[in-house]
Amino acid sequence: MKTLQTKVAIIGSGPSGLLLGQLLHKQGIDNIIIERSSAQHVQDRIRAGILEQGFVELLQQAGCEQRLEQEGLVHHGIYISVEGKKTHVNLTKLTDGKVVTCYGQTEVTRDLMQARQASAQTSFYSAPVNQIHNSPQSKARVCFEMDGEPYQIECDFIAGCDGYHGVSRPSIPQDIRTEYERIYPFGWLGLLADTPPVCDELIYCKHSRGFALASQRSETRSRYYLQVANSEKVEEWSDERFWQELKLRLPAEEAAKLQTGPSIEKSIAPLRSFVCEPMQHNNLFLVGDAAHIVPPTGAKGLNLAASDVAALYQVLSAYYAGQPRQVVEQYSDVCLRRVWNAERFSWWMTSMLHHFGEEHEDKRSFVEKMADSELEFYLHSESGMKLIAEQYVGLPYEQIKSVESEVKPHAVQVNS
Ligand code: FAS
Ligand code: PHB
Repeated sequence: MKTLQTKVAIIGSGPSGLLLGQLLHKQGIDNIIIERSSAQHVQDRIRAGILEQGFVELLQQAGCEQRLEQEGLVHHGIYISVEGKKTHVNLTKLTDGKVVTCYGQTEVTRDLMQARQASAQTSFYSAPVNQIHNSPQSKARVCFEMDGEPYQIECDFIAGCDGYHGVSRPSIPQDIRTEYERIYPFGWLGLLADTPPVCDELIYCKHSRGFALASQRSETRSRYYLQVANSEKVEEWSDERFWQELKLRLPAEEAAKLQTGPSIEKSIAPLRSFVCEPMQHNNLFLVGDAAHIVPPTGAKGLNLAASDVAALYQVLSAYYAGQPRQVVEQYSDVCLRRVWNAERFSWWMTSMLHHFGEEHEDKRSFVEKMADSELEFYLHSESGMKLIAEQYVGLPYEQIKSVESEVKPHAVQVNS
């Protein structure tokens, strides 16, 4: 078995792993990325589209902001449409100047991959990790296979950036882990098309036929979503059927000017809320989807991964700058305070905007009448809109606390 050494072994080459690797590299902290899929497969994934300002600042810190600054679309607000009646939430006005940027996760991944290749850091693709050794008494080890050959990496720390289906989280003993989960009774059917977006900002549509979202990737590429029952199959949705249903859920003005075209990509994503506590154990840190999942209604999934990376990058930089190992112990608590905020906001947006009745029943349940009333209240009050705006643009990242060195310099008695 071939053995390699590094300071930080990063499992997973999604946005979490790539962003962490780039930031650590900028700090001179050696790291190796091990990814089970091919680089092309990772790069081709189509997922999130909205970046919080904190994420943009991290990409600038990582030296990966060039294309984002040229091609990213800065948005100052969103629309929330209730049965076709639009309300504008002016994010910038309500948050004293904050914005969000529309820039696909596919592009973020491509920019980070190119930066990593340019910095000639070690990465292994098509190399599934099959074992993690993570005891307090010895060096951490990550074992993987590539081209049929076994490898192991000896390291100080392991960053589990391997997503919801990865190996990191299950490697934490069950009696130490607590997992919280909510599965929603519907999913999102997403469609990507090279058609001009129907609106200059995103429209979140609450409709008795079901939720819809009009988003975008550029001025010529649109991204749309429809709420569908979990029993639905993407094969049952022709482009024509998708466009027809979308028009029924969009406000009339946008439905009339919607430009349709052939789909580039069409898929159904299930919706769940999930959190694993704690997010660290011994020398392993869980990052991004490996630790938590949110329904995409609040545009938080990718952005939560970024705030985890920011916390981990800070504690590891402090440790390698000479602070006691204790400095890394705050990672999980720092991340979870922000994670639970985003979980609540994403659950709230999902509960307010989706139709929970079975098979689009006409009658509203009591719970749905409560959601109707709550959303109405928020959209007709400045403080309500401010609460939505503050959470949508993203709460501030928490700064980690420095830890004094254990060895106190001898107090020198100065005789006055
Ligand atoms: P990722 O899942 O992106 O990356 C994990 C990586 O680890 C993968 O490349 C995987 O191959 C690798 N891996 C797993 N096991 C491994 C092993 N044993 N060995 C080595 N490598 C391993 N978020 C939003 O904000 N808005 C959205 O609209 C949105 N839409 C989404 C749609 C879908 C279908 C999905 C699945 C997610 C969506 N998300 C969305 C959330 C998504 O963007 C995630 O938050 C983001 O990808 C998290 O990044 P990572 O934590 O890097 O995890
Ligand atoms: C997207 O463009 O993919 C997107 C935007 C906002 C969301 C979810 C997805 O809340």
